Parts: sequence; structure tokens; C-alpha cells
Amino acid sequence: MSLSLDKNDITARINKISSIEELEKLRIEYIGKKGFLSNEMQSLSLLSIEEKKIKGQELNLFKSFFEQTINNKKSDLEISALNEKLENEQIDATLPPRDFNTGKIHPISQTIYKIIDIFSSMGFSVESGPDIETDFNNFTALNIPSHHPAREMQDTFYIEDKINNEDKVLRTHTSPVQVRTMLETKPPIRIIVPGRTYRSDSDATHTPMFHQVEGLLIDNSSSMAHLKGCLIDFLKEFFEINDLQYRFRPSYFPFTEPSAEMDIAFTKNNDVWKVGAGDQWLEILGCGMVHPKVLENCKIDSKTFQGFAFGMGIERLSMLKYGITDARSFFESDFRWLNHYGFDPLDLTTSSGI
Ligand code: 2U9
Repeated sequence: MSLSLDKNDITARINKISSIEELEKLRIEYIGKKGFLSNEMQSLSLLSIEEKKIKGQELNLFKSFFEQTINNKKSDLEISALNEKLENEQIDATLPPRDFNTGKIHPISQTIYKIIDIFSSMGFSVESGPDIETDFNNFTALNIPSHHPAREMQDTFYIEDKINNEDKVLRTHTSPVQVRTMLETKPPIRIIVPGRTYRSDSDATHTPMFHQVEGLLIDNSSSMAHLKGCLIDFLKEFFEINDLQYRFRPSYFPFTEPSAEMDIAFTKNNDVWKVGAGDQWLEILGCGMVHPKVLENCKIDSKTFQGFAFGMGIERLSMLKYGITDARSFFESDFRWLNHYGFDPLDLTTSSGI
């Protein structure tokens, strides 16, 4: 088609166009770099000054007219395309939302949230500390003697670099955090410490890194009776079993005196464990009154203050509550496993909103 500078011609041509692609083609044809108007502009150089002035003005006026007309047409076409889309598309507001992958809360985290919820309601606050600890905080302050088997290389991960000639270890329990707290604050103290701990051990029920929660309460009157009440209430709430069957057995730990272990009753049918009642006992935690030597090591006057401590393994609690059979599966990062055992972060009935 011949190109002209006639406004009526170009208006008629633009009006006939029915798609944005076609419109763009015409725009390039006219005002693109090598388009009709560029050529016309270039040929101005062949004209006299007077002619150049007249023709130049004509070309500029046409260019503005062309741009204006083509832009108007473009918005008309866009509006009709949108209207057509709106007419043809239908929204079914009754359809369920599309499934999207939110990720899952790991059962260990879920168990920790639940433990924190319960102890918070009893007035405990949560403390944390470093994974690499001094020999003093991890062993000496806790009255663990230098010949104690827990200090052996085969049980504890020692860090190669010593600092100020003192051994550094990957903490074997979260107790060093209680030591730090006692050294830094005055009683009353009422804390729980959930966190990662390390021991050189690996089989179906042990992993070299595992999680513990320990608790410490120091004031001037708390007794073994308070300790028992606190732990019984905790376990009933944790397993959501009101008539949970339990027993306390005397035990020994260097950091508590007297010491005890708590068992809960269970039954096992075809490898399925049922916690709460039954004819078998399962060890669930250790506890006791904080040893006076430990109080003194942590600069607390053992004649004025006393208190209790307890410790339990989070993997074990998690396995019993959620029916997980292999402790190693917690740390294999298998997405199918996590999808199965993990918790929906948006479900406030299970995620506790933390
Ligand atoms: C301080 C004083 C006392 C913490 C305690 C236990 C008993 C205990 C084990 C349970 C299973 C560890 O994960 S496990 O192997 N723990 O039996 N822990 S009393 O006592 C303390 C801690 C810190 C300053």
C-alpha cells in the first residue's frame, strides 16, 4: 500500500486495523527508524531552505497527528480486548483454593514449642546458650569429677583449640546454660533450656546431635514435692492424658541430690506404642534437688537457697507423642518424611502460634 501524508488516508487506514500487532507494524512502517517519515526527513536535505521549512513543518505536524491517532487507537483496542476477556472469563468463587506448598514444621520444633507452652504457663522462662562450651560450664561446675566416664573422649566431642589452656567441648547437655544463668543472676530462678546437645553415639535410638530440655528452679523453699508436682503436671499436659500412670525411682546424678528418674506406663502392640497405661515402664526423664556443691560452684549460697532440676530428651518425647520409630529419621532431611510427620504452620490448633 502506498504511503501518504494525507491525514484522512491515514485515519481511514488506522480505523480499519483490528489488532495491536497490526497497529505496531503500521507505526514502524511510518515512524520507525527506517520508516516512511525518516526517509522523508532525510530527503529534506535536497530541498531549498524555503522548501525545507514548509515541508519540514508539514512532516512534523503529520508526525504528531499520526502518533496521536495511533495512540488513541491503541487504547481503544486494549479496552475492547479487556472487555472481551471479562465477558468470556468466568470466576467460580465456590472452587476450593489452589493447593500451595507452605513447608512443614519439623516434629522436633513442634515438640519444643509445646514444651515451652506448658512450662511458660507454670512461670518458667526460656534461656539459651552456645553449643561450644568450656570444660568448667559443662563438667566441673556440675560436680562431674575429672575421672567421670562422661568426660571420656569416646563420649564427648572435644574441640581441638583450647582457650586459656581450658578444654572446649560440644556441650553434652544444656546444663551449662543453667550454670551461666546462676553465675549471672540472683535467685529466684525459674528457667527451661531447650537446645542441641552432642554425644559421640549413633544407633536407632541415638544420634551424635540430639535435643534436650532441662529445667532449673532455685528459691528458698522449693522441695522434691514441688518437683514431682511440676513434672507430673507437665507430662499429663504434654501427652494430653489426665490419668497418666507414672512412677519415680531413686537414681544418681553428680549434679543433684537426691536424684530420681521418672517412668511412664506403656503398652506395645505389634510395634505400636501406647503411652499412659499398661504393664511396662518407660524411662522418660531424670531429676533431683540441685546439689549444694553445684550451687556453691555457681556462686549461690546453699544455706539460703535450694531448688530442683530436671532433664529430658526431646527426640524421645517426640517419638512417643507422634509415633516416630527411628531417631535417625529426624535428621535425614527426607521431604516425604517431613511431609508426613511435619506440622502445618498455618494450623493454629497444632502449631501453638509460635
Ligand atoms: C544444673 C543443675 C542440675 C539437670 C538434670 C537430668 C537430671 C537427666 C537426662 C535425661 C535424658 C539427659 O537427655 S538425657 O539423656 N538428664 O537425667 N538432668 S537432673 O540437672 C541440672 C542441670 C544444671 C546447674
